[in-house]
Amino acid sequence: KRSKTSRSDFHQYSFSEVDAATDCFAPANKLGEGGFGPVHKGTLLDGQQIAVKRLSRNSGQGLEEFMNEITLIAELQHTNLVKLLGCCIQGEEKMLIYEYMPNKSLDSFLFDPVKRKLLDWNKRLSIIEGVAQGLLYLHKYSRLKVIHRDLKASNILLDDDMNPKISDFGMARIFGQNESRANTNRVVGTYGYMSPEYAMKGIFSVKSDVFSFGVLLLEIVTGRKNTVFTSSTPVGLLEQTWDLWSRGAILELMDPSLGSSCPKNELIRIIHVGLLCVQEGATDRPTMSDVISMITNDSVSLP
Ligand code: ACK
Repeated sequence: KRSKTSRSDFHQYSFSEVDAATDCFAPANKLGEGGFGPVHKGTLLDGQQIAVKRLSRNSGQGLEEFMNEITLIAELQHTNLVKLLGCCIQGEEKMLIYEYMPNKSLDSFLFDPVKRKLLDWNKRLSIIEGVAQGLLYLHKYSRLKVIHRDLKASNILLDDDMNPKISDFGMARIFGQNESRANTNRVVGTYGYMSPEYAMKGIFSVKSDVFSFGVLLLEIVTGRKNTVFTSSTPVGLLEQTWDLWSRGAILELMDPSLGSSCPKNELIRIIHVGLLCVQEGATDRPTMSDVISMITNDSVSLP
């Protein structure tokens, strides 16, 4: 069965297909709790591993987020976005079927003192770049043009090779050809990653995603959960940030036993990009195109 979306490989699954090969919804197969319901690991009859997001609150906001995710992500295709394989809507059951990401989410790596050591500098850099590419695609190159609105470490999933994939589009908004700035009375998202204008005035734009990206970048570099940038804290100076975030984290990152060296200049350059992204004024923040040229071009000079 084919769905009506424009993507030809988007399937509508029957409940029995989803639950066929394994007892997907057995408690042992539960991966965690997602935005609108539990996420389970499953296997299709052809052996393909999947993650199944099941709508548990079958009304109101849960349903809205579910439909939002279908209409949006079914259209989106990029190597740094988690792939929605299809959906299952049968009677009361509503599910989204994704490719399975064996390494789970970035926060489960980054904020675990043991697993964090597996992320050397080169891996962290490639994760930062991958997330930036995914976000650039959403903002600029996708047909719909999308603001994610809830970018954070727990919404970045890692594949076999530790490539990052942005997930959870339940709160995303299409801005299309319209002005890329909007206002809402219902602020959704996660404190600590939310830009000041969004948290306080409900104004969201691609630049509010850029703020969240900046926080995420700094978390990836330091391997520590953000306690520095809150929605009302103006940006600290680079030196201050070195003090607040770095110390232990940077020493750990530069530890040669981690396998890859971390050139100090490169580290400073990347941190600088993160700090530009978390500036208080939305218009002062770079676009994702700017971010990518800054993180990939080591000839950019520092102020
Ligand atoms: O950090 P995690 O183990 O990774 O916990 C969350 C949980 O489900 C709720 O979102 C995990 N999860 C979500 N989507 C997938 C997926 N496509 N593959 C593997 N794990 C997933 C996520």
